[in-house]
Amino acid sequence: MDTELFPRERAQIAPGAVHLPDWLDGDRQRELLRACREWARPPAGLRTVRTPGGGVMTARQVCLGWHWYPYAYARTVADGDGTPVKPFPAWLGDLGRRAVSDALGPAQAADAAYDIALINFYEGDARMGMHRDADERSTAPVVSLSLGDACVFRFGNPRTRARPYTDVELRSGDLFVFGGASRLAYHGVPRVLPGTAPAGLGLTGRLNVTLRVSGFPDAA
Ligand SMILES: O=C(O)CCC(=O)C(=O)O
Repeated sequence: MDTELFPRERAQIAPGAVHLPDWLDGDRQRELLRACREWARPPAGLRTVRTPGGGVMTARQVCLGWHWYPYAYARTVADGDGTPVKPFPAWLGDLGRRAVSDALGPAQAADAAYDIALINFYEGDARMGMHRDADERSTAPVVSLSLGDACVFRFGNPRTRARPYTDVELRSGDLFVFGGASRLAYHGVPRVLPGTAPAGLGLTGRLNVTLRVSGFPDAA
């Protein structure tokens, strides 16, 4: 994949939305992949998500900290096996704050107490429609880490699913952070590019790890 003449550069895609290519090196990608494989195991493992309107998401998902299901959060896998959601590890919160600091500056990261991870697994022709991450109470930036196959990530605006949007290619190890004026921007994954994962990673398909701050009281 890395055959460009010039290295890919960090880019601001919209106000508060930054793409940092190759943020995770090969070792870090392998570590995160190992963790994803553990998180994906039952109980409270990888599941198919169904929407209230009868739709089925083609990317399968597992959550940490709080379990997201359309369109709320719970402490148990309310739309699956009913077991408690897996804990959100402290190291993942540290990784999230480091990501925000590198993307948006240390002031944005200082109070960001990440407590939710959504791990999406794309295989075959899985994709994700344009949507907003709007079920959290916190306005802290969303952190997105990609592993495996590259994808087209469509990043839009907070008003409409339609244009204007920008298509960004996210590759294994890339970081994308969106906060501030872009925190509630519509975004989605119209296409995964099969067979583009780094040879040494050992993953067929694409994993995306999205970190969010709930802003919920602990006992909620
Ligand atoms: O897979 C991605 O890059 C996007 C995931 C996403 O938009 C989400 O989990 O809300």
